[in-house]
Amino acid sequence: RHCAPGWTFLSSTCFYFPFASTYSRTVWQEARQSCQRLGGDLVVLDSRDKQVALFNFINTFRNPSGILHLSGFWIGLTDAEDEGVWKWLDGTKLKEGFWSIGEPNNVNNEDCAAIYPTDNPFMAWNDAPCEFRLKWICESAPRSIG
Ligand code: 2F8
Ligand code: CA
Repeated sequence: RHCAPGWTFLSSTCFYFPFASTYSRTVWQEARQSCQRLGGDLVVLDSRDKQVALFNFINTFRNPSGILHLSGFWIGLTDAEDEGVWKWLDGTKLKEGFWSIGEPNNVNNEDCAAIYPTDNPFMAWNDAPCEFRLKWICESAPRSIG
């Protein structure tokens, strides 16, 4: 199983933290397009294992003061189609969520989900307005070679 150069193989998938995402934040749709241009999409965190792997991955980018990750990261989860019905970008409905306490609360029309790499609560998710500017994490399926 293999990932493209720059992508990291973890928990049976390939993660990528786009270079641009270390310096800029953007709206959900543009983050998604950035992942697609790289041959992937925003991450689909449909298992706890994947979530743990993502946490470890993000931590490898944490600088000594932790400054890089004060903001959240867009993930491939939205309820834009049907308010309150959260779906992953692969079309599947959310089963197990890792929402922060009180989330999702849809304050101010929040249809896109972001993850905050905190220890407690563990990798808390929040619904935020899709036009909010955040960092983002991409995922792509590994290819078998040989
Ligand atoms: O307190 C939770 C609340 O915090 C912020 O609003 C004040 C978040 N807004 C954005 O991220 C834009 C809410 O989504 C969140 O529920
Ligand atoms: Ca919210």
